Amino acid sequence: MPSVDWATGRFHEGQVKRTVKRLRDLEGIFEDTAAWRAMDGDTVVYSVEWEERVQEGTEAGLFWGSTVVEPGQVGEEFFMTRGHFHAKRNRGEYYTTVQGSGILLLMDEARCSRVEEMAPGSLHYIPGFTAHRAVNTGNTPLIFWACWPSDAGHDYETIAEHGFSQRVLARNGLPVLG
Ligand code: PAN
Ligand code: ZN
Repeated sequence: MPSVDWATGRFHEGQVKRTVKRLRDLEGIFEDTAAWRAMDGDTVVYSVEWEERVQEGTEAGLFWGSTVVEPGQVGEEFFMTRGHFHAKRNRGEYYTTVQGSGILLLMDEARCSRVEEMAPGSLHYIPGFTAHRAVNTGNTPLIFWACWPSDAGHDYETIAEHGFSQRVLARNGLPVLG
């Protein structure tokens, strides 16, 4: 049987896919482009592991995966995921945090945004039509599990083009919305 290490957010076995996002992969995501350029592009910002028991695009299936967002900042902005709407807009998702502290930034299609605090045990239901981005506001890795429909797909282009309507910035080490 496939199994996971709950606390580290990693899989022991199974048909696992893995992606690593480094600073060089995240051009245009952070506000302070000069600070981004001055940093080592090799720096890992986050990694994702997930299991696909059915083929991507299959209707009514589910995927299960974890994300580890490293602690860090680009200028005043905390390390975070790119964030996306689901390509099939009405598809929802669950996130649950196992370690670290962060902010889940949520934004609907009218660009109205809201935030939920991520802390060990926090459970987040992300409804359809809602872009989502996880921001690590602490100084340890932010680790969370997620479950999403296998036909949700990911629309990164809308966020690459227009961004989120709010950013999470560090002021005196504390997160503020900007
Ligand atoms: C998550 C995310 C993961 C990485 O599994 O894909 O946290 O974030 P980005 O996909 O925005 O780079 C999820 O929301 N899946 O749908
Ligand atoms: Zn998603």
